[in-house]
Amino acid sequence: MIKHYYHPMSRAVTTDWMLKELGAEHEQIEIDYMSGENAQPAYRAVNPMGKIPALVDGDVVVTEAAAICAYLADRFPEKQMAPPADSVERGRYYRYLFFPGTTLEPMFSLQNVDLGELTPQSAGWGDLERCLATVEDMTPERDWAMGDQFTAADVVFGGTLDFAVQFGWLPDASAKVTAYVKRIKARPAYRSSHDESWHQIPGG
Ligand SMILES: N[C@@H](CCC(=O)N[C@@H](CS)C(=O)NCC(=O)O)C(=O)O
Repeated sequence: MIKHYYHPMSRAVTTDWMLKELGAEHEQIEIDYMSGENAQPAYRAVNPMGKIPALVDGDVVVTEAAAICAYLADRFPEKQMAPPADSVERGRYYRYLFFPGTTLEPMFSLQNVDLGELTPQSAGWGDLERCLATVEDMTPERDWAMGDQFTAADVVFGGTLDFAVQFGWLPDASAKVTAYVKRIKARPAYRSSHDESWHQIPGG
């Protein structure tokens, strides 16, 4: 059965709502992040960010509220909560899924929250230590994010790591992350889309 890691005073209310819209049977596992249960190794093994919500569906682990909603919409296609993959609506749908987390929420936080009060617990991006642990966890040992097939996941995730390396935000990148970025940068399409100044391969 689908496991939903949840707390009623958290962003997990969104994924709980999604599960209820779908009528998806699930086990609700409450994680008391207020007392630090989310920082325990048992939960960090599910989500290295230590953030709630998370969803486990058999071998599938999904974190990030928007990703969970997207996953669930595709998991139960009969409920028609996502436009078909080959429909013209798909592009606009992705925009609604990605804009809130990547752009709107950080901007609202920066504009409206006293930065001194913006804690790693409340900020969606947590802190550097957790982000680095999650980058480490998500970076493939070999080939690409999804296995031997290069996908858009590598363009988005790998592209972000490449930016981070380029701007010196990952000074202590592990050998695994460095090697992945090196593979990204060696792709002919990468090389033809990035100006010469990007071509230097760290560690290469
Ligand atoms: N980007 C994440 C943010 C999740 C998030 O920040 N959750 C908060 C509760 S609303 C949390 O787990 N805080 C506990 C902590 O970081 O220690 C998402 O969209 O799922």
